[in-house]
Amino acid sequence: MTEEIDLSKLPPAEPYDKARDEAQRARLMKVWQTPTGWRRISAVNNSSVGKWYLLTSFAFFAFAGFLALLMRAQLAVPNNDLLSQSLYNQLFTLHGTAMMFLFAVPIFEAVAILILPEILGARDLPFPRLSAFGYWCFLIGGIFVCGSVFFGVAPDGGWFMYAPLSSNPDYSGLGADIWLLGLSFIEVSSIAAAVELIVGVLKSRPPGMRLNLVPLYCWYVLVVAGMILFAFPPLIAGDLLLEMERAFGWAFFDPDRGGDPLLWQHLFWIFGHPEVYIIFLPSIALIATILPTFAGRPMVGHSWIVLSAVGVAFLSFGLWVHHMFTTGLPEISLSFFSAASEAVAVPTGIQIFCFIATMLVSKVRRSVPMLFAGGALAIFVFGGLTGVMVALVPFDWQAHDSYFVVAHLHYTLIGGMLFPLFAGVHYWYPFVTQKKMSDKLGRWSFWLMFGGFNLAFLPMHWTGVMGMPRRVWTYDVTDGWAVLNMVSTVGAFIFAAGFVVLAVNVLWPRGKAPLVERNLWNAGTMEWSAEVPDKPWGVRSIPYIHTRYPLWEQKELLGEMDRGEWFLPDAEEGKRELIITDILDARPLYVQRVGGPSYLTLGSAFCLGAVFILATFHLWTLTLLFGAGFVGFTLWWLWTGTSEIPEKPEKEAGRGLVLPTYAQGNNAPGWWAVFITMTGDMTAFMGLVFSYFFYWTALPNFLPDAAKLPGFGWLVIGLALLLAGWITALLARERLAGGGTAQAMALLIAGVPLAALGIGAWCWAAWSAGLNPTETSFDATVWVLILWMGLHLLLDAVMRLYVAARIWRGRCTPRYRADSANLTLFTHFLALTAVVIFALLALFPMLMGVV
Ligand code: HEM
Ligand SMILES: [Cu+2]
Repeated sequence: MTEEIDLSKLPPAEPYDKARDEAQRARLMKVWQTPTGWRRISAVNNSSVGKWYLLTSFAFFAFAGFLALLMRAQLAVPNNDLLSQSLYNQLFTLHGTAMMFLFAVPIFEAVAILILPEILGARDLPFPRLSAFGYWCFLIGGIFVCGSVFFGVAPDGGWFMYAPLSSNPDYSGLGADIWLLGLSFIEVSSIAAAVELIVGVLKSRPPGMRLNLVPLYCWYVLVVAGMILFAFPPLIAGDLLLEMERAFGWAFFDPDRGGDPLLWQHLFWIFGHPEVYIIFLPSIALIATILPTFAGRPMVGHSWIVLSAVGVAFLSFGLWVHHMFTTGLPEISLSFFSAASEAVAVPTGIQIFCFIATMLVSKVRRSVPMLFAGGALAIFVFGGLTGVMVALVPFDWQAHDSYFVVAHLHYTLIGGMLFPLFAGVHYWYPFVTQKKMSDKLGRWSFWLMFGGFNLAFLPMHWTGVMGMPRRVWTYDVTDGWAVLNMVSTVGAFIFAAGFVVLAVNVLWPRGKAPLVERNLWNAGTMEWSAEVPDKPWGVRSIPYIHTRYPLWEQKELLGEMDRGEWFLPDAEEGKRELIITDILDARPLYVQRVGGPSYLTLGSAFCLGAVFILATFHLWTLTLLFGAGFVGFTLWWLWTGTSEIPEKPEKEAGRGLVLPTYAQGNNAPGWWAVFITMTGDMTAFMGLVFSYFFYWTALPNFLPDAAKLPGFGWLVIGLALLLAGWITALLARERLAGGGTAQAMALLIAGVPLAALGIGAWCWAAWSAGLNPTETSFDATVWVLILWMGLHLLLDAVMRLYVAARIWRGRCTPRYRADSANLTLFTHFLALTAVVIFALLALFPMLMGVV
């Protein structure tokens, strides 16, 4: 029905009526108001959550930076004993870990949650409560990981936690467990945010914003969130293996038992290299948004930039081996990965050249954000050049694990992410606070940081080439590195001073300062359409967008929006409402209702955090208890906040546009969220499959004799039962759609015992063949695959009972059956997982002629 609507030919808006406008505004205000006082912690709207996220990430940055200063103080003079060796190890590990996991990635999500909906001209993201949940997970996990240093038990195995140092509890204490479990927990929150952002860009665009009109910033968000979805899960798989080895002695990384420590390096760097681009692309995105504003014209090469960003994302997944050039891999793979590593310079270069071209064809206005952007470019290009050097295998053999690498990585990270981010802070500060920062302090902080940074890190190239290894806590006068190290330390403190100036500039109370004018930079993107003073609803009415820079190219837009002439200008039913559009052309599809303030997400995050923390200390009973609490809170949240049956099937959204108020199947954002989450889940699973084949290629005797394989017959029976369980879900969906609610419930519930019997048959297959996960890597791999299946079936059981209960209580009906569609989608992925595991355990050995 919506297909025929031509948005450019809608009937004209009704004449302006002041009383109506005020009444609508009052109703919107009531619905979107942020709770005040301590109730604020129940807020879920993107502007509150985004702000907390931002401040928390910067707090972790300051913490990690403080650790860096301690290290630099220790290294200032030879034979210093300010820090002990063991503390130094903890400091560099925690510094690297916090910078990468608690700052660089979360800050992307923080900024995106804060500004993405506004750049899209949307009211909020499609799952506000999910953002809040992700934030609380991040806060709890971050405090847990960082807090460990105050008890002297911080992780100390380096930010990449190499096995076998980390897999053997004799060498690495509680710190490694804190790292593994704490970070897995934080990764959950990163993935939650990524799902939210992907669905946001795909489905919450304003009507009319076709793909080729999507602002550059949003493209980058889409690409980066997609990368998170494919990069983090392999690390979660690795964390699982490593923790199973540490806690229960499973044989994954121990060569004596057929394990291989290199497997960890692969799983880590499959994550770790894309991570570098996950960090750096969002900052490029900030520059791509800021630059056109100060150039006063659209970005040159818009489509080229989008293509290059996508290209970098793809390439970056093929580069991980360049971190392993020195591990004795076959030469042919070294050359391949070396070439691929150089190739990534091409799409990166295209983006930078487009920026430079934009500056050349326009007169760039000077401003503090542009100062930071320029500094970023200079530092980053330098860091890129040393990157091209270390991507050459022979050079890397010299520079590996020396201070040259420390210099290189800080040039790329600080030039590539930190300076652009600070440009963004200065640029969007007036958007967030409606006050202006001091330009003078801004310039001071820039020059202090720029100078301090180069003073600190430029000399490290020489200390590295002169032979100073990274991660040493001290050195001797005779090494001849003393002067350069002193210079580095002085530089680091100057940098820190610059950051303090910046922090003062940001945090300075500006209560009495005048508000800024609307769109003070004269930008073209939608976030600057916000009224001054700001309102909690995002946009007064959701506009029709048909240009790339609407505030420049749609002259009447602001007035039309303010007068409520566009979509959803009112909140008659007292619900928070968004418009969901289709992926390609942004045709309006339906009106989605989202949940308001809630403590449920907080409770859910708290319980999940407790699960991870208690598991670190092996307090299993409490772990289970909080696990149940987590499930309880989450179900309650879903029960009260999702797929609510509307009071009427359609509503008038303004300008004669009539939209449905409920969606199911692949029209609904919830369906997409399940789809995307499960894609990430399958990626983690592929990490396990990768491990299986890695062992098979690396170890000649990986597959045991036929007698020690899990029993074929039992594997077949198990698979048959699991697939039968899947079919019950499909039938339940059919029956429900046909009106058979009782049968649908029965079928859903019947799937639970089928799954239990199926996984039971698989356990028996492995058990009766005498497979013991602590004995060989093969046994451990079989068991971890079965464990993976089992955990998913547990989730499946909970969801089946949940949907059955929804049907029973009339919250999921033959007409409104989104829950059933989402569950079915989930079971498709489960069936696929079961088939792949079956192929690995039963068919592959047969193919290899073992049976
Ligand atoms: C702000 C000024 C900074 C200073 C003064 C600084 C200083 C240092 C120092 C002294 C080390 C230890 C070198 C060693 O002993 O091997 C180090 C390591 C590291 N830094 Fe920074 N850093 C800064 C910012 C950052 C930022 C912004 C990031 C990332 C976003 C970062 C990521 C790392 C990583 C990943 C390591 C490696 C840790 C390891 O070896 O496990 N640093 N840094
Ligand atoms: Cu890399």
